[in-house]
Amino acid sequence: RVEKCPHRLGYHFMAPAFWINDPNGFIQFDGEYHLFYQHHPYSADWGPMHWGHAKSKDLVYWEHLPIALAPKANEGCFSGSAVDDNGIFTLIYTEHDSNRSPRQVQCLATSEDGINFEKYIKNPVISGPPPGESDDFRDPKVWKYEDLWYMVIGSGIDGKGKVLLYKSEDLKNWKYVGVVLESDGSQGYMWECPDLFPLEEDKFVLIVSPMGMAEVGRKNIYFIGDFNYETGKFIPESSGELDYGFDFYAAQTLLDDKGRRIVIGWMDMWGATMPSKENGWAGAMSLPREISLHPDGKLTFKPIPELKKLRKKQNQFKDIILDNNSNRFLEDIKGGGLEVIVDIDLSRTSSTMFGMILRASDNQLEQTRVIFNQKTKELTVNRNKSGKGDGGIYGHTLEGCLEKNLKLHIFVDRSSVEIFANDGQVVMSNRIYPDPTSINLDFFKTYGEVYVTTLDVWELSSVWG
Ligand code: DQQ
Repeated sequence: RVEKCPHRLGYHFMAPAFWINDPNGFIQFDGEYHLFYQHHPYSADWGPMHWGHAKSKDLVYWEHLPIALAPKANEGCFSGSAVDDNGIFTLIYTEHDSNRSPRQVQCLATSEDGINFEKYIKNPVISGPPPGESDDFRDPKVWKYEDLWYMVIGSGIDGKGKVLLYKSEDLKNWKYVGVVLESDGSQGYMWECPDLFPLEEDKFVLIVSPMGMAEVGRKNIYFIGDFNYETGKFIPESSGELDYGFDFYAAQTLLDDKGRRIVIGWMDMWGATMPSKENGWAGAMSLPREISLHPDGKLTFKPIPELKKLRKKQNQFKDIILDNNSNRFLEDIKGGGLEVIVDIDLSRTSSTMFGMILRASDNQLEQTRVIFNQKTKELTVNRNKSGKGDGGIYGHTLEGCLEKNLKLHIFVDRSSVEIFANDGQVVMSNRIYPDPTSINLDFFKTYGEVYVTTLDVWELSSVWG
């Protein structure tokens, strides 16, 4: 299988075959996690959208289930969410039909067995955008607060993305409340895939996926602030990006029975080359990440502890000084799927530029570099020698996230690299497409020394056999 599909991931969620994009209907229902996803089950390219479906007990091992929603002619079942309506498993999605005006309306589907879903006979439940708003009107995220259902919908007009709010007593009759928040002009012209939820005490988080915010690809941003159910207004106090890599979009969250707010994103990007299409598939989900509020007023995103189940052999090193040519201790650690946790004492590190080399070929001509610049405090990922795919250098500052140490938690899978810096204060996800034989791990540095306090490396098992 690996020879046939060299980039098929080992421990990330993927469809059995063909194209996937956004996570949808992410929910814990009757104690099991369910993940639906935008899916084109007839080719490795985007096409009329279906909802694929899978469930899991731990968000690590998944069981594929039959396709939950299929479109009629000209239509697509676009992104949306799931709720537990007093025991009735309910999906709320956007029906898209470009031959109709309005082209995007909101619909329901329900299931008695959690596998087969039936579209509501009186669909749509919201038959078009409110007066004065555009026909970009999609991606409903629904939740219950006290006795009412609330829905946020992605929209945008006059160059500004916005989020619209509706409320309902029964999920079928919806009343428009108003605009929750709109772009300040620099945050994109259309806000896709909104998600709004409380986090710790009295703070709320609003997540959106803006179109037109990045020169290349798109971004996935969050706001932290206050939300008022009466007025429907969100007042942002701070903001940031969920992920500073190239491949992360359309994130959606769930709240589980442990009280955790967990987010998962599409670990790809519109416009990317996606060389795996040659092997009949494209698209994967990021690792699930737990969201918390950091004392500095930003969010942190940490890989969920269940992922430790994947760990096989552990290699541990302590108090290593990297001076010249001293990296041979990593010679025997190889693998297409690795987890690395490295802690570097910056007060004892004189080198100004250093980092890790991932998925390197024996001659290192192919490699992905994770680079920390001690002067500028930038952390970057360089994909220019990462194999097939688009290349590019993506990064973000760790200014404000560092005390004495630089801590990197890295997950390498066959065609992905996810980096959680300093306890998830900055996260970067990138797809890479190295040759399957490029499996070396190494450090690099410019002049001076690097003081590695601890380094742990695990080989990780594949959940897909
Ligand atoms: N993908 C869906 C839309 C959504 C977009 C269509 C975001 O519902 O706005 O596949 O990636």
